Formats: sequence, C-alpha cells, structure tokens
Amino acid sequence: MTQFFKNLVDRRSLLSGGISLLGGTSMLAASNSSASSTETYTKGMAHKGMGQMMTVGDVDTSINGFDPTALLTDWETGSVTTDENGNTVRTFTVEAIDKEIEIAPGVIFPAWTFNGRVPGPTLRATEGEILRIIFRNLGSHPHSMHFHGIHSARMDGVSSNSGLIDPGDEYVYEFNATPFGCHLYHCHALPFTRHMHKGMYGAFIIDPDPAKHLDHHAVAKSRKLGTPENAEWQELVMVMNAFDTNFDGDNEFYAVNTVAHHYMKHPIPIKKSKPVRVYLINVTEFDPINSFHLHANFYDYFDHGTTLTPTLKTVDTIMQCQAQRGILEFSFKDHQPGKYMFHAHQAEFAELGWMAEFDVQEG
Ligand SMILES: [Cu+2]
Repeated sequence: MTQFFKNLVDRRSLLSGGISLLGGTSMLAASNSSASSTETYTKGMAHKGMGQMMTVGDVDTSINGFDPTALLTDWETGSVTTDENGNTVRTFTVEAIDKEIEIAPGVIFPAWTFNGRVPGPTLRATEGEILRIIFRNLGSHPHSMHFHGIHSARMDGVSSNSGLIDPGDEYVYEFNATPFGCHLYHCHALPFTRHMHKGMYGAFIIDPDPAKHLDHHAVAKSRKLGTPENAEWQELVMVMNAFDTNFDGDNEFYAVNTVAHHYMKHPIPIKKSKPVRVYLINVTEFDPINSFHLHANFYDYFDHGTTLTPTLKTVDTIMQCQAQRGILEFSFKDHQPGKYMFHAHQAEFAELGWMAEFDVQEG
C-alpha cells in the first residue's frame, strides 16, 4: 500500500468509524460502522448521491462566535488617523487567543486563533498607507504575526528579528501597505506546521490606490473598498484550510473558512447582475496543493492580486501551494438562477469538507 492509499484509508477509517474518538456525535451520511471504511466508501458512491457525502447536522456558529457566511464579507478596516506629515495611518488590534472551535458538527478542535476566530480578521487597507498592528498575545504559547508584504526585518515576525511575543506581551508592527494585492498573515513561531494548522492565519488585502494607476484607473477604483465602483461587485474572502484533528500529520477535514461543508448547507447568495470577486488564499498544511474549481462557468485569475490585468484568462480551475493566493473574477449574468457548485478538484478534499455552492438569484 502506498503512503497515499494508507493515508486515504486512515482518514476514511477515522471518519466512518472512529469519529467518536474526537468526541464527535455526528457521522458522514454514508458511514456505516459495521462495514470497513473502503466498503463504506464504495457503497456510498454507488447508492447515494454526492449531496449526501457530507457531514450531518450543523455547527452552532453562535458557540463558535463566528459564522463562515459572515466571514465572507466582514472586512476589518481598523481605525484611521493622520500623522504630522499628513500620511494616513491605519491601526489594527489583533489578539492571540486559545479557543476550542467546532469545525464540523460535533468535532471540536483546540485552536489557536487571532481575535477568537479562524481564519483571523480580514485586514484591509489601501496601498501607500502606514499600517500599525498592535498585537497582544493572550494565548498560552509564544506567537508572532508574519505579514506577506514589504517591510523591514524588525517587522518580519520571525524569531531572529522582532522575535516571538510571549504570553502576556504586546508588540506593534508598523510598515507601509505595499504592494497592493491579496496577501496573508500568519504566526511564524516554530514548529511552523503546528502554529499554522492550529488556526493562526488570516487574509491581508491591500487595495490599489486609483490615483497611482491612471493606466488602469477604472479597475483600480473597482478594487478599492468604499468606492461606488467597488459597490458594483460582490466581493468574498475565502481561506482554504484544513484540520488534523488527531494530530497524526494528515488532515481529517477540509474547508473554506474553517467549517466543513458550511457553504453546501448555506449556499452563498449571488445576485446574477453583479460580478463576483473572490480573494482566495490557501493555508492548508500537510497537503502540498489545494485548488478551486468553479462549475458551469469560467473566471479570470490575478496571481497574488498584484496586477490589474489578469495573469490567467478564462480558466475554471486553479491550484495554489500553501501561502499562494490570488483574485478570481467571474459573472453569472447570463446564467439561469440556481445552485452552482465550487470545490477543490481533489475529490478527497471535497468529500472531507471543501465543497460549496453559490445560490445565483435574479436581481
Ligand atoms: Cu503561533
């Protein structure tokens, strides 16, 4: 048995027969504890629809304190002041907090979070601003914030420079918002895999300043939050993540924005008249790549979001390695209303949680 198939069986065994080990109460719809995991999987595919190959029940988002549907659009823009030189200073406050979260119905994961949620807050700024991030460690382990962006060594959030911030301590990161794009931040404490997969990551979006991009002025304005041009779009942030619930170095659950199959049970409403822009980030540990496949449609892709013209045109599938990210733009304006699926094209990831739907509506 290759390592790949061994892992597959291990993970399916856990889901079909061993979920109680996790303290969980729900099962996959296709599970059958009297059958082997392989038999269960085969029977499930033969006799049950794809729609039933998912977790049963729903996560109580009020107990989690965050709702994956709300996470799609809750941009954290911080507070804005002007310094003595007339520069815009945007300040965010981020706290590291240990927290148990429910990642699938009945499956509790001991997360380390930024601001009590996974992914952490979606920090959003405009190109050229001075950013100040006040980071407080209220958790039980030393942590840091490492931003993907351009900054000095002291602001890099790795142990050899600004260092790790001990529990109870505070550090202020400060740097300029550049380059514009779809970025991320994450804890850079070692062991890196542990701190990442425990939930310490979030989206970091820098909107282009239209005044700096007269050659692509209209596009730049549409990317800048708060403009009338931006309001014409439906913007969504999606962080592809996964959880190793038994700490064996393999993921048991996959998702966009943490909760397995959330957007299958709560499809994302889309007005067909408005174009869609997805800020997509992959933070999945243990698997080398993740992917995004859209059904019945194609999109333009902006790798890292650092350009105002697409780096890939008319594609329906892209892949991202860990920390890679990009912007997807597409439209359903000529489609019939209805449910349109999107998911990782690794079928295993989809069945273990990374499967979702848009609910395209008139309007
Ligand atoms: Cu950490």
